[in-house]
Amino acid sequence: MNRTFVMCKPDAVERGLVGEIVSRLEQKGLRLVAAELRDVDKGLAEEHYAEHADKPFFGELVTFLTRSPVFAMVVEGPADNTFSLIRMLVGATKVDDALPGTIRGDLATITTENLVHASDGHGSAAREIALWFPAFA
Ligand code: 3AN
Repeated sequence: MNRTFVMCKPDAVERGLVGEIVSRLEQKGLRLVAAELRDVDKGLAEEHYAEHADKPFFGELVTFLTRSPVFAMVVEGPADNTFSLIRMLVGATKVDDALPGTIRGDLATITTENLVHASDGHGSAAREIALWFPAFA
């Protein structure tokens, strides 16, 4: 699948970093297929983070995602590796591991406020596009 799901999380929107993040995706050669600034309700946040439902930080994730609008996107690349190209641009989950040059490495200081979500495989890309942008599933 050439398309994947990417989201500027509430911290990114609050900090005015949507343009910077979208710019990095576009400069890479990827393109937006769909995008929307969206208020997230508890149900959508819980579904989005369903794989973390049994983790101790699940409640915090849901509270975080619902605290202010997110900028949700479907992003397309020329080959079926779009999700992995974007994960490279985003950087490691833990901010201590996120290298300079990546979005998190350059712009984030706290793991729980790491600016961007990006699907981590073909399966999650399909699931998340269906959840957030059913018209594009
Ligand atoms: P990623 O966002 O890099 O795909 P996931 O899906 O493993 O990482 O984790 C989802 C989100 O959960 C992360 N962006 C991070 O904010 C948060 N998270 C992951 N691990 C922890 C942890 N040990 N403690 C608190 N929050 C965490």
